[in-house]
Amino acid sequence: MAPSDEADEGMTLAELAALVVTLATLGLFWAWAWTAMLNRSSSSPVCRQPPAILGDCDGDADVSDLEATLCWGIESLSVPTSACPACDYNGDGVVTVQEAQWATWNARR
Ligand SMILES: [Ca+2]
Ligand SMILES: [Ca+2]
Repeated sequence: MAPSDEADEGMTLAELAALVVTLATLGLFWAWAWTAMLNRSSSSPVCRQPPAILGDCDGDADVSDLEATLCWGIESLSVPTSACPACDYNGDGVVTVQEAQWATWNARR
């Protein structure tokens, strides 16, 4: 009777350990899949067409080299965004590298 109890307990522990390993593996898989999905969705705007008027500070429907340079100045130097709100595509008050890059692309059209 005692040996069979020990055997049952041993089987239960083994099954529990296998269950834990399986759950941990599934958890790692889902974490990986979720991270891969988030990375894909966050990288998609890079391929998006830049907005046509981004960087057009004076509103003449054209982005000059000077205006693109101003966007880079807002992004990397301490030039205030109010100097050219057209550089701030999403209106969050910050000109990102992406937004300055778009302004440069628009200036090269
Ligand atoms: Ca302009
Ligand atoms: Ca912005």
